[in-house]
Amino acid sequence: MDDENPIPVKVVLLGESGVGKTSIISQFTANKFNPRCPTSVSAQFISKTIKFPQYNKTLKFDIWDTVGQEKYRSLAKIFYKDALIIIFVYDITIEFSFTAIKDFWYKETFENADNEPILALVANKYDLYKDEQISNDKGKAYADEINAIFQNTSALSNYGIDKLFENLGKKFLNPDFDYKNPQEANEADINNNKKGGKNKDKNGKEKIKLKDGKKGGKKNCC
Ligand SMILES: Nc1nc2c(ncn2[C@@H]2O[C@H](COP(=O)(O)OP(=O)(O)O)[C@@H](O)[C@H]2O)c(=O)[nH]1
Ligand SMILES: [Mg+2]
Repeated sequence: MDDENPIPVKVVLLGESGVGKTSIISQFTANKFNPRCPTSVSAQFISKTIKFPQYNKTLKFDIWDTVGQEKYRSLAKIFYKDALIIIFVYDITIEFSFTAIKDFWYKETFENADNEPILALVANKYDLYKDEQISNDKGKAYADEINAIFQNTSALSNYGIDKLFENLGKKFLNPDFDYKNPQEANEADINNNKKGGKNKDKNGKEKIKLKDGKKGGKKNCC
């Protein structure tokens, strides 16, 4: 396995303020949930490296958090322009947080993204399902419409977050990966990835200039 050379992948989480973006990042990278987590953290990225033995690859997810600018919808385009993975997050108990993705966040990134990022639509705060305002079916239907991986998550109970990144990693390494019908990578996938997968063009040249993956200074979510 190519552990020495993990592939850096820029990931950004977008969505309304308060939906749980920072909490998801905190659970994924540090296994921590702080119920009083302030919405503001430093605008750096934090990294987590995951092995995908079936593809003989290791990915280093460089996950960028906002510093609360999403409240004013004043995120610099540079923040998501070169993202390879974009995760749209809504709060299942707040209808507006879902419509805001349709009406604003998706359009904004669709118009400005340099690459064709892999998308996910995340229905967070699944632990509060009794108060849900957006049905699972509605979320899934929209995810299908924008060709995004759909995932229920709870940053509180750490539900669905590892699965989300696992599916995103598989899709990154194998564009044909179908998260609804997951199959182990076959020989063809692996050979395809030996040629370079998504990061290389058919001649094996780097397709996308990736940022250097220095570890962000942020240790916890808060
Ligand atoms: N019950 C519940 N609360 C959550 C969950 N995720 C985040 N929160 C809470 O929602 C609030 C906003 O979370 P935060 O991560 O700061 O949202 P952000 O503004 O999108 O980064 C905080 O009080 C979190 O503790 C979750 O899955 N379940
Ligand atoms: Mg935040």
